[in-house]
Amino acid sequence: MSHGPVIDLRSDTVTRPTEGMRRAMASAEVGDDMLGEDPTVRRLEERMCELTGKAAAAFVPSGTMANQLAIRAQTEPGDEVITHLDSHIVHYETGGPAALAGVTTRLTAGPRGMFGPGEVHALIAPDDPHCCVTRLVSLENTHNRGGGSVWPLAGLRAVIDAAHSRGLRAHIDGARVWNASVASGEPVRTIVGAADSVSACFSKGLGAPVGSALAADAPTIARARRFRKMLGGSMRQAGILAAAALYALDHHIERLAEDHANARMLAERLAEIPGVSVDPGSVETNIVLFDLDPRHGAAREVVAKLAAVGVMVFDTDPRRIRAVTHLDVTREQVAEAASRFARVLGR
Ligand code: TLP
Repeated sequence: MSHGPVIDLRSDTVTRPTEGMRRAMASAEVGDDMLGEDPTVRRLEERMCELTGKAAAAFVPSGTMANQLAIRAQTEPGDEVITHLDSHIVHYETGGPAALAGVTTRLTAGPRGMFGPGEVHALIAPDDPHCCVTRLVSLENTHNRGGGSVWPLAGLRAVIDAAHSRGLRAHIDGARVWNASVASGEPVRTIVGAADSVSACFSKGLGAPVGSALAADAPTIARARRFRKMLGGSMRQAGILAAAALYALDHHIERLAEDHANARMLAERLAEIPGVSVDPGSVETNIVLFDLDPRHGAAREVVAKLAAVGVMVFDTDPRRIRAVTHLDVTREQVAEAASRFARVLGR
């Protein structure tokens, strides 16, 4: 079947660097970052300290590495981490907490990837030699499998305060903290202020080709730098990549509002299709999750049918599909994708 150009809504990770970003990369000043000599990486790390209000930051190859370093640096093998059962560190980081840090995860539920201070208190293991030491709480903001949901600031702080009141540390997986900031109007430093550590990605909504950062207090980052080296994540002339991230911080944050508006529009159009459930009001950022009733068949089959008409999306559960808006899809393309969804789903 002939269709227009392919519209790729699988993830905001699929973006390609813009011309301006490529120019910034090409002209980046570089040095050996493992020797602490890459001026552009240093500039990016300093910028991350300003943006997050943390004392230190490290540039790393991916969001996964940033999260895993946060866990490894703030725990000991045998410890336990409290997190939501839908969190990225549980679903999509290949068992990293167990394999790399030797920790177990104690999972909590709650709507849209969130939970409250009561869950934290309830899940902390007793001080008893039978039990592991509960050491860390990990939150995700925005929450990917929660549908790009944004933690209300008060709720986020209440969970972190609960953790601190019991001597635990708190990490925020802020892969999309930029989206949370734009959607809520709160500066990143306000959102992450109470947390001990935060990871943030440049390669998702911000459109850089590679890279994330971990920000925290200086001793935690010093420890994370050792594990970064251990895992092979210390890079050399990484300023080429840091330049793309700096460019993205300067040029691609405010425009995330367009992605959010496009996602909302897509959800509104999807909600009109019989047998599709999505609440457009719940779409706060750039991720749209929608559920199919049995008449449409399995999500995986629908994904294949959509691919045949040039719309790429992922199934995230047997009856659930995810579509993500980003820098490389225009409003017109998102509207066109919505029309193709309606065609495939029989309306
Ligand atoms: N998420 C990817 C996939 O891994 C699912 C995506 O397409 O959304 N934290 C969160 C909340 C994430 O969504 C992701 C990537 C990561 C961490 C990991 O980042 P990378 O892919 O850079 O390791």
